[in-house]
Amino acid sequence: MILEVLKAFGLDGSETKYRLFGGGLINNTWKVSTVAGDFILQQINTDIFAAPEKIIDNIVRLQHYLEKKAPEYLFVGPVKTTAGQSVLHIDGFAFRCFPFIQKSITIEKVEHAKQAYEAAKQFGKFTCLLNDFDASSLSVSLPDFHNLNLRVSQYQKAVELADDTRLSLAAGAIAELNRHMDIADRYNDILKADILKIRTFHHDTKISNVLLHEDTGLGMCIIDLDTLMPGYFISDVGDMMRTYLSPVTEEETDFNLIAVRIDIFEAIYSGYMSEMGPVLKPSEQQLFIYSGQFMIFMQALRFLTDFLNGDIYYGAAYPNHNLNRAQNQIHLLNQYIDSIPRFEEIIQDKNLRQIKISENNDDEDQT
Ligand code: GN1
Ligand code: MG
Repeated sequence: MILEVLKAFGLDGSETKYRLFGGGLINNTWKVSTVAGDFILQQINTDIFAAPEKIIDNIVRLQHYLEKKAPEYLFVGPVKTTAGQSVLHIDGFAFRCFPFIQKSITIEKVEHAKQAYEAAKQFGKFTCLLNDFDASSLSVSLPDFHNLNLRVSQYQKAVELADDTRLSLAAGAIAELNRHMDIADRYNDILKADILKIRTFHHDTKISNVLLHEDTGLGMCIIDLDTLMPGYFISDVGDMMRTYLSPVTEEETDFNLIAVRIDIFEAIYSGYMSEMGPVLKPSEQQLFIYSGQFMIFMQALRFLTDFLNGDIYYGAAYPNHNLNRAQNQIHLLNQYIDSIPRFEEIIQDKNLRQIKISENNDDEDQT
């Protein structure tokens, strides 16, 4: 089938090569090399993204907006089939294609603070450039994707319906998650107080969704644009906390290796705020640290829910895979919460330094 797909996108030359690419859980991705350049081809999981055309429409609308607003900004729009379609449907599968950005690399894990800084800056820059764009006019590819109340109720339902074997295997994780329900209470307080502004966010800010320059390591652009949707900044910042802070990923089963790297926290804060600082309201900035609790807790709920439901969403490469992922996230959450006093010190320190710099600048202006 893949040859048929390549042909439809006009990429079926005799020298075309393709290989599986990246480690996403939902879509299949290939890198395609042709004489005309390199491309990224994706098979979209239509069980999850039921309306791929709507996603592409969002991407194209944002592409046009950004071309006008910031012509120098790199935003990767789709490549069309020779028949002019942005999404190709073959045998019940949907495919789409993007140009591969030359000189770009992706990494699977954050090795050092500069990478976290660059990625956070890219995600911040994206939302900042779209500050005047009407986010509510976008199609919502996954309704309630980061609605924590929905994730809690899905989890509670899964606990109710799970079979006895899975329920007893998950007993420890269930007790831990129930202990952390204050995170959901705080979410409701935040919604009630109407603190968060709706803007356009990426909603899947893992490091492999940022292209870095092969030579300089500088951020080039963001990719994997399925979940560009209206939302809250705690989604994007929280997912960076969730996926950058620890030296090991959500797949790690030796939980002793999970740790919170303070220099990476500092880099996420500096990188994101270098773009979003002027845009985020002070009351939103107060939630910078909470964002990590919000997203790590939600991901733990989602993995455990899937384990209890029989691995129907994420799939499982081995028995208890999603239980391990959930336990991994619970370890991370506990370490994150222990690190909060240190995070607070860092933010306070940075803000004080910022105030001093602007005071000095004011003094210079007056002299
Ligand atoms: C999924 O497929 P991927 O890896 O881009 C999931 C994210 C989770 C992530 C956990 C649509 O993203 O929300 O954070 O797995 N995407 C969807 O690895 O559910
Ligand atoms: Mg994704």
